[in-house]
Amino acid sequence: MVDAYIGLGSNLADPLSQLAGALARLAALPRTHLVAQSPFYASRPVGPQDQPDFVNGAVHLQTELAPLELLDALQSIEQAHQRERIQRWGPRTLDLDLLIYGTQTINNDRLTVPHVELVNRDFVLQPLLDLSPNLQLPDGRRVADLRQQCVDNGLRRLHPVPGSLASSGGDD
Ligand code: A4P
Ligand code: MG
Repeated sequence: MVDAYIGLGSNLADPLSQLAGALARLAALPRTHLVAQSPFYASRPVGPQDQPDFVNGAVHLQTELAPLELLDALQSIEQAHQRERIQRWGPRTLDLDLLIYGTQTINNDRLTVPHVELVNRDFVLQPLLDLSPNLQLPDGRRVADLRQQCVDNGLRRLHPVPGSLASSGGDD
């Protein structure tokens, strides 16, 4: 079993229900256990500004799926949510990113892990921190330190966590 972290994002077609649906599908993946889900956050769009705010979160999985098998599964879930790829960093019903896969560093045609933008995005780092306060990247950098250094994009924590399947702990 490998500890993997998935980032979830949506800014179209009722983002909260998109994320709740994605959580249910992630919990049902084969050879995979959903350990915990983070709180969800509203965030201003990074990239083109003429699009709605996003809702973002993350989940901690333990999985026997290989990295590309996991990516295939994530892309199938995006497809099931009528994801259309029109514009880079544009609006989407559902975006699922493989953020961290154990201690592996991966660079191939289809996959860069840790996710290339992870260190720049508070809406990724904060949910990771909620899930695992001591989490480190394969290069030893601590998510907690990266979160402190990262540009603030006006995250707003949403209450309550919808479709709750597993909890990462207490409320604030
Ligand atoms: N790919 C490579 N590495 C990975 C990985 N670690 N996880 C490849 C997932 N996919 C990975 O992705 C394009 C290709 O990246 C895939 O075919 C896969 O083989 P995509 O999801 O089709 O395209 P995209 O999402 O438009 O591009 P990109 O660069 O992945 O965008 P991001 O980084 O996902 O950013 N603002 C806020 N506030 N919140 C957001 O969630 N999201 C984006 C999208 C922009 N602005 C945002 C947010
Ligand atoms: Mg993506």
